[in-house]
Amino acid sequence: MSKITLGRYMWERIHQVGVDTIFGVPGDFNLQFLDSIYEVKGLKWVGNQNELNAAYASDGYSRVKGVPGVFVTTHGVGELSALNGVAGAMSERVKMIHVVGQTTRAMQSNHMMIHHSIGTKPDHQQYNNASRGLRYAAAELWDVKNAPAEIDRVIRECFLKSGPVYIFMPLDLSAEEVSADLLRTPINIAPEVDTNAQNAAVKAIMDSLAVSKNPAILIDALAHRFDAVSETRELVSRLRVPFYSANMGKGVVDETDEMYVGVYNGEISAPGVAAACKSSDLVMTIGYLPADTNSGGFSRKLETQKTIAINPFEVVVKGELFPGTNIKPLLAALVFALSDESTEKQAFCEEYKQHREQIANISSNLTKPTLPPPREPLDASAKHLTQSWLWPRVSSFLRPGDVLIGETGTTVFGLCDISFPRNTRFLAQIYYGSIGYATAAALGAEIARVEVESAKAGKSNGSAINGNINREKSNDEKGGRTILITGDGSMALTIQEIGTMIKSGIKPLVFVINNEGYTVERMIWGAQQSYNDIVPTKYSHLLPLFMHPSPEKSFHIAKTKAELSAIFEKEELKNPETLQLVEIVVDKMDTAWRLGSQLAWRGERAREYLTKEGFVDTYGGWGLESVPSEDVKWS
Ligand SMILES: Cc1ncc(C[n+]2csc(CCOP(=O)(O)OP(=O)(O)O)c2C)c(N)n1
Ligand SMILES: [Mg+2]
Repeated sequence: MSKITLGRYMWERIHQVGVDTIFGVPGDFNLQFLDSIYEVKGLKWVGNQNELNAAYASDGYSRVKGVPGVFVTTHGVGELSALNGVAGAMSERVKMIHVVGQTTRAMQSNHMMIHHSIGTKPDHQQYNNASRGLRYAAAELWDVKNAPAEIDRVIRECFLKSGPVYIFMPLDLSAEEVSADLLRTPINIAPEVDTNAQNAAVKAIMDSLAVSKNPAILIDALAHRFDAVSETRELVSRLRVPFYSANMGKGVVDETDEMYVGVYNGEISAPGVAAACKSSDLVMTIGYLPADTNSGGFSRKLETQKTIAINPFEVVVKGELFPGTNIKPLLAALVFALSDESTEKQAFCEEYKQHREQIANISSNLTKPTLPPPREPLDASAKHLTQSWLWPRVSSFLRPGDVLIGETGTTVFGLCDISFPRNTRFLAQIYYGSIGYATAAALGAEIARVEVESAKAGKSNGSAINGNINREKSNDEKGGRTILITGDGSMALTIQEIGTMIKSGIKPLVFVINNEGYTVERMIWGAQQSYNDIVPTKYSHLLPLFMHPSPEKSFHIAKTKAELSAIFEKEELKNPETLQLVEIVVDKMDTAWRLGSQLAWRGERAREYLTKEGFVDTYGGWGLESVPSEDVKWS
């Protein structure tokens, strides 16, 4: 029976579930077991500039690859620095494994005053306690006998709960040995299905659909987080009724489909979209996450009696709860019920024959709601760069297979307003909203994108590192790029990760909007206050600072529409061979209209403030002409 160290066992298990890159920062309580990463064929290390960035990078990796993002920190100083990034993954249901190298068991038992601890009789578990509310499971390892099973358990939990889990690895324990035979049994990461619960929910959904007149579907983020994207797409195409995205659900379904209407963001939607969705007599939500920033400040009201909610672990049909379901298999079962092809589930299909006829009858009478023609921005004739011109232009720059990353601030409001080509993957922390996320997440996203593409092209263990990128593309993923669009204020928090990208040889496009500070905050309060200013930054120095191989050719700056149009046409941006940095200079009082509208919708005082301070009002009236005028109560 061959033996391996527990450290090696952990990395082998993590690699087995599809992880090819480990992020993190070394420290003297994880160094030894970092060595084992290099022993696992196909697994590689990408060191970050700090632990918060490592957590964000893991988050970006997970969202693109669908497997956990994994990073390593050291006792105390490292693990605490990552907490904000872990909390973001908890809030937005992103799979993440945080491996903490702890002090040895003897140091812990003897309460030794080992560096990074606190006090004269330190409790080394103090930091473990700090992350207790920010994880779904933890393997607090102490005994080599149950350690492999514990590691397996938390990896499974990470998939089932879709969120962060921890592995606390005392340094001495990582060197103890376990049987390599344990690796032969794969970890079961599939959810258990309660067939009775699922069948009851499917029946209730089918009954409701069959008696509806003009149903619609609203797709949201949790469909993506719980690995139900292909089932959601299948369902949408089978039902053939109008469908909508929430902000956070963008990228899950094909926006070029003839039945896709738009982003239904409550009253802060493009003209016609809210009215169209509200006219449906039944809205089926899939993976709904109704946070303020994902619902137009809670202005998307879904009436219980007109709603089917397909949530991760339950279904609610017109107020009736069906617990014990699981979104991925549930959607698959629903697709079966809607299909008349002969399958192994023929009896199940038979049962719904009549429902299917009724539903087909309903959908054959439905057409996509007609929306009013696009509005003309008041600043359309400006030569300088405006946000009203920028976002539609970004839309036409995108192509299928791109991974697009937006940041809390004006960018995310601009990006949620534009249409995406097929198979665009969209990443943003719209609910948790920790600025700096996007830049570091882009590192993990680009590494994951290349790994996914390489695997698809038949080259397993595709490596994005040190320029070894497999550039042979398959079908419509051909030429996908990672495109980060961030704000100057946000980027400042995690700007060092541009260095990691350059060192790794990856090739994202990085756009930074230079608008002299925190515009989104200026719009809320203190338009001219110095607390909304940031450190003036010369972005042309960034690439040389981090030893980019061709800094002059790879830095671009635009102040006018003509300049940015010319940049978009450059070969370096269409098919980047190295990281490209584009500085977009925009006036500090300019913004995406959706942000102005969202704030103006709060009431008369907010509208007066925005107008008095001189923010750009893209369409006049803050884009609220079609919106009821009563003030909104924000707590
Ligand atoms: C970690 C963290 N600190 C502070 C904030 C508050 N905050 C939200 S947006 C923002 C400013 C973003 O500025 P920038 O990236 O320049 O975007 P802009 O609105 O100017 O486009 C700040 C400070 C936050 N969300 N997260
Ligand atoms: Mg800014």
